[in-house]
Amino acid sequence: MRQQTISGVRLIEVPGNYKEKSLSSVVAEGLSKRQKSLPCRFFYDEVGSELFEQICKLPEYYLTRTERKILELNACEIIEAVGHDVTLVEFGSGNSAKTRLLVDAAFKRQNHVHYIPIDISSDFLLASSINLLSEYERLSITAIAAEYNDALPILPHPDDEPRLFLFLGSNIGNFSRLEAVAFVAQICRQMNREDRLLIGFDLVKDRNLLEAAYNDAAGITAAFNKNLLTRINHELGAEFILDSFTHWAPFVEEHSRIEMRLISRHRQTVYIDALEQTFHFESEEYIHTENSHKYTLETFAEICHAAGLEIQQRWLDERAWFGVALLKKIG
Ligand code: AVI
Repeated sequence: MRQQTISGVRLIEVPGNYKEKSLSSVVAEGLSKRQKSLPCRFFYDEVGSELFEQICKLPEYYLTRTERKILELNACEIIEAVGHDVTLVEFGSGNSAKTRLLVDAAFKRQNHVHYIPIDISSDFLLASSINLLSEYERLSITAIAAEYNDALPILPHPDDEPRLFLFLGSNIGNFSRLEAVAFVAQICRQMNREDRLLIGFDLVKDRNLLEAAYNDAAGITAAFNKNLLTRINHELGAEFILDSFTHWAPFVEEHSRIEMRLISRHRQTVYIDALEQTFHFESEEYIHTENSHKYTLETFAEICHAAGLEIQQRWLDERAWFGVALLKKIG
């Protein structure tokens, strides 16, 4: 573990514990399965992250702006419900617009705010922390560059002062039910009675609205999905022809989730140099690249319960498209 202070930001780096598999091993494994699949975390290289920012501004992608609206209207109530002298701990450091709403609300009730963003990318973490710090005089930042698992046990915990953990943006929806319970349970184990967890989750709604959000007219989500193939071409010397695959993201009711797919337009083979292997695709066969779960109030509460937390308070937008829940330890 390395600690240093850069431009006022206390940066803690927890290196080495990289349990995640490399791109080449997940591609070899994922494309060899009967149902081909690739994990969605590989969407986010520089191009993918930029495309995701564009997705968040799309007219069809209601998630980001709906959650932001809920926070705009309720940030003060949220902070009040947590208590005095709140420390903010955020998983991921990309939600700066939403973070600011909570930081502003905290400053209305306290003199000083401590913000702790956790992100695997130390460059991105530092840049966004320095940016935030320059805007607030009485803000202090401890930025933790680590995997969430490694960061949780080393989090500062001021005596009797509540920490508000933030997991926003419907990121929980990209986990399977089992992964979601495991992740929330892991946070729960680190929480004291006075700590709270705030989760943003997307709600089940009309299929047309859901599918429009993931199959936008401008084709940005298609480019985001196909960027995975571009990455494999560049990084593993593969020969994917992007036009030979179609992006389609249906709502699969049985699992209550949007499934991001890359569908082969015709029968084809693709050679991947780094693996010295050729992969076969039938016409219409697809690579499953992401799940985005949509909850009912009951299914979401059930995940929280299974992880040891209960809902203290919950906010929805006026159309009940998106929810933000404040959670505390059961009992
Ligand atoms: C990051 N995550 C919450 C997004 C979602 O809606 O599941 C990723 C995304 N995939 C396609 N569009 C957006």
